[in-house]
Amino acid sequence: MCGWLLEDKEGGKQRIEEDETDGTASFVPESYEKFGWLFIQIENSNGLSKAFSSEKFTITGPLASLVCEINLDKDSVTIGQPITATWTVSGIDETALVSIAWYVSEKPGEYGEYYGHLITVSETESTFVPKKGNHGFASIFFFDTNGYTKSVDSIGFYILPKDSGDANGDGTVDIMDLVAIIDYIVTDTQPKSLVNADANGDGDVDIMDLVWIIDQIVGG
Ligand SMILES: [Ca+2]
Ligand SMILES: [Ca+2]
Repeated sequence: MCGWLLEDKEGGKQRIEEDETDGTASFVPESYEKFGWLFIQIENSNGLSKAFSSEKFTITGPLASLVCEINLDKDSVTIGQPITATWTVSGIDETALVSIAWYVSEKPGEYGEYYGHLITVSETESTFVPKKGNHGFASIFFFDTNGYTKSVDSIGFYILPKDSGDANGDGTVDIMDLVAIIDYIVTDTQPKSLVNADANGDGDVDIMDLVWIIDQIVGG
């Protein structure tokens, strides 16, 4: 008896047995980025068996050497505002299909709702405007013409409510909100909205929220 042993990068193993009759065996891999071995197992009439295996071989695919790195123009975005992902790709075949996926969820770690579409290999940028949610991430997927899929890189971001930074709750984000947050940090005086005071949405009200608000005021 003989067969093939496959091992993926995470150590997952697969065993494919064959009914070998003429001293040869062949194998067509259905997925790639794996290692393989041919094994031969010989058993005598007493049930004793001995196994032999071949040298290790590597199964490569058209996307095997693909490298992609994705970045965002900001790490948090207010509902209704745009966030832009850019990426660099190397080792890609021009015939590959590429898809950008934006996910929006209420909690970190959840996939949530998917907003994605196919793009061309030469595209390196996508802009998304979240309409709800607390957390999001952007991910790039590649498909080759044989239907193999590879997700190469993804990056997460915070989604902030529309009134982020409006610590004193008067409807605008301005210097008075800085004063309210400084008051809170220094004297522990609660601002009208502690939720809005956590302007960057990271769960704490601190100097980074002052930086976020100054960025808003200066950047418009
Ligand atoms: Ca305000
Ligand atoms: Ca904060």
